Amino acid sequence: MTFQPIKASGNFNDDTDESVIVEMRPKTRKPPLYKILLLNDDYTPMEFVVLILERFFGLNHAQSFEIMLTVHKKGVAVVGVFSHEIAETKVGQVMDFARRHQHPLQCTMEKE
Ligand code: TYC
Repeated sequence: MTFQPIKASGNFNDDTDESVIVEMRPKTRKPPLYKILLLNDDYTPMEFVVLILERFFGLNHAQSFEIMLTVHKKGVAVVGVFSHEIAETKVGQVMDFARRHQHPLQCTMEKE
């Protein structure tokens, strides 16, 4: 593991080289998170969108209905935030399910 200085004392940029690092922390990065966005269209039935939100995002009926209505009115909504792998899987599941039912529903992911 590498370490990163988080505090230092001394003179900087005066060529005397007297700066001293007084505290270090592990140089680790949290993995980036990805928002899943659901997009509105004129053809996918509202009940189908609600079903998708229940089935693939574990939302209850009321939550699903509310998000579906937000997408319907505003054009887009965030339906959840996940790691890259989980987000990619869910987007694939939603797009597959919509395609198999011949609905034009679009779902995408975007780095937070
Ligand atoms: N606008 C669609 C309709 O009126 C409903 C809809 C909501 C479609 C959300 C897609 O992501 C969507 N039937």
